[in-house]
Amino acid sequence: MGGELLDIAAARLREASSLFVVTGAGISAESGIPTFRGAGGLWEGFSFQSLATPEAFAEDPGRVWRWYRWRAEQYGECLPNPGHDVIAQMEAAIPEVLIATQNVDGLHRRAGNVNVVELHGSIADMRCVACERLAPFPQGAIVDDPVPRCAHCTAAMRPHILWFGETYWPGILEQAQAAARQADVCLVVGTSAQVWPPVALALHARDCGAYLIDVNPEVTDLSRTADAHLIGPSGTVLPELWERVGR
Ligand code: BJW
Ligand code: ZN
Repeated sequence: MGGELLDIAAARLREASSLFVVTGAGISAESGIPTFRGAGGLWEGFSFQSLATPEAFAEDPGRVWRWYRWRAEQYGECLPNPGHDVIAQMEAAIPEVLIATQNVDGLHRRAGNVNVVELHGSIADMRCVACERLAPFPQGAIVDDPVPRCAHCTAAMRPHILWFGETYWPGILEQAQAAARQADVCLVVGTSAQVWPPVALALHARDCGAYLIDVNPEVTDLSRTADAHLIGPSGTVLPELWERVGR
């Protein structure tokens, strides 16, 4: 990682009064949560693209539920890592901060962030397919039918997660766009930048004048257009960056 670029990025963060953060699966990699794209992306021979869709749920809700229960079990054992901790410290130090996360693991809140928008939902919740009421995600081993039923109307429940082809919940993108518009710095961490509109939010921030920092060990379409691509794992890069900011 170039020390000079790190210093420039740190200087922008030191002066920032408004910060917009976009995170993806990479920030939780060092907490032990596998990323989507890349090695290890298969589950029982299915790719995540064939499980995270409304069509997959309609075809075999039990299979989709078993995948999410398996993931929820994994997530339950994971803790925030130094990358999450730095983002919590940023929220405490900078007047206006919003975290728009694509992750459903809840680790930003567990690290202490409050201003979090969960763009793709949360693995802590499930939702009725008919009446749309939310309920806590089931805990423990699956007994009998893996598909939980709604306590109000007995219809099937589904994970409260945004699948491919689904429209973002009302207000979610608007809230993120407003933060993007007024940001002095946009910090993107650990996303392959393949899913729209999260990428569009970061580009919108930059178009509105924000300095765009991307933290990722790999090159992505977004890192190529960023003002600063800080190359490396976020659990190392973010603490180094924040130390140089000294806020
Ligand atoms: C590290 C690291 C370390 C490793 N430190 N980094 C325009 C153009 C083309 C297509 C579309 C378009 N607009 C819409 C679409 C369709 C589609 C889409 O984007 N498709 C593309 C794949 C082509 N989008 C949608 O369907 C979305 N809906 C929508 O757009 O509605 C229309 C609409 C929009 C606006 C208004 C009104 C209507 C919905 C998308 C929902 C995505 N859901 C998923 C699955 C569910 C979540 C779950 O089960 O958990 O969400 S897909 C999956 O990808 C998941 C993630 O949140 C999402 C993003 O992945 P992410 O986070 O980037 O992870 P990876 O694995 O891809 O990358 C990890 C990165 O970390 C890598 O770069 C590593 O290098 C890095 N890394 N270790 C830092 N230690
Ligand atoms: Zn219901």
